[in-house]
Amino acid sequence: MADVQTTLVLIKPDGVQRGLVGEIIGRLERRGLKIVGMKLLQIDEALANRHYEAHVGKPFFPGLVQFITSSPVAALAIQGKNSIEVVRQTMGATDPKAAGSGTVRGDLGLDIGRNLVHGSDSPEAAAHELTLFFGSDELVEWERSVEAWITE
Ligand code: IDP
Ligand code: MG
Repeated sequence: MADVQTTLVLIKPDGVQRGLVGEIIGRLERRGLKIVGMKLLQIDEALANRHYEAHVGKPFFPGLVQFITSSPVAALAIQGKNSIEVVRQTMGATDPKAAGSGTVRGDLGLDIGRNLVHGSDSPEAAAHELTLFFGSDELVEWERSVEAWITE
């Protein structure tokens, strides 16, 4: 299918510390998305700088790097029809106070600096970010037996 995409999701340190890994992965799975890569890791400063390259120089950047490197994150490669947009929609707006109810950030978050989850925002960003977190041998292509009940 032409519109099948793979995107990077990070469950940030607040999500891991708060015991919300299962809750957040469960929402992505229930949406119909498929996990093709998954790991727990501690992000170091070099990786944080590369991952958040687009935000270098912004006032919140030092705090963001401090936060994302402060404790482990769960990294997932998530595949599905239009997964980049669907993941972003499932996450909700960047600032939890503006995020709709029914979204991860709207239901589980309060503060923009503790917004639980990252999702790539474009095909270019997804391709780049996936290479930062996963080697090609760490992504698993597999057939899901319920596929025909999820996508037409
Ligand atoms: P996104 O995570 O929804 O894509 P971005 O604009 O890419 O949002 O910002 C990356 C991350 O930087 C956000 O998820 C949030 O953790 C943090 N951030 C963005 N804007 C602010 C801010 O104004 N104050 C504090 N942290 C911010
Ligand atoms: Mg972003």
